[in-house]
Amino acid sequence: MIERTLVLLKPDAVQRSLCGRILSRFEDAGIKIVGMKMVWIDDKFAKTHYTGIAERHGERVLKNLVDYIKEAPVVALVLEGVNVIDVVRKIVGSTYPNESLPGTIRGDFCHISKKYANDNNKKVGNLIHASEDKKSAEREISLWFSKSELFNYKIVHDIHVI
Ligand code: IDP
Ligand code: MG
Repeated sequence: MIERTLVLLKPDAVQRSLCGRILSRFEDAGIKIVGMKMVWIDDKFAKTHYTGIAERHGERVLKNLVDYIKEAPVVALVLEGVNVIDVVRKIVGSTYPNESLPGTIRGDFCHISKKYANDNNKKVGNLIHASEDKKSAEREISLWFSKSELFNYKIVHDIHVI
């Protein structure tokens, strides 16, 4: 099924000048960019985006994460493809970079562990946010993008990959 997902290139991806290389990973897989913009979000927006994090990881992680996501602008993307929500999470790799496999974005470009981050009051700088499931993808896409910022068009992969 063709789906859409929200991806953020987090501040560390932007500040480490990795946007192009990260975008290439998705483009190489034949995934279509249907929305893209740079945004510097505020506290309120960050907390809305990260709804549910405090329940899952605790207040301390939420604060750490909100500070992280506001460090610099992020690049927000809506990506489209076949079962793209799960495919993008596979390309991105697991949450904690020390556990992310080589070949994934997180596995190739970062390596910090959850324990080191929390013991040293550091962020889990893992470069990317990607929606977890269909429900959160729909919520996050409508939070970040208006309808007029999303585009329907054909790419070569519509013929050769899909
Ligand atoms: P995900 O980004 O792989 O979906 P989530 O569990 O949704 O992972 O957590 C959101 C983000 O919160 C992570 O990407 C990471 O940056 C941050 N995070 C998760 N656990 C911790 C932690 O224990 N300490 C600090 N930051 C964390
Ligand atoms: Mg998540």
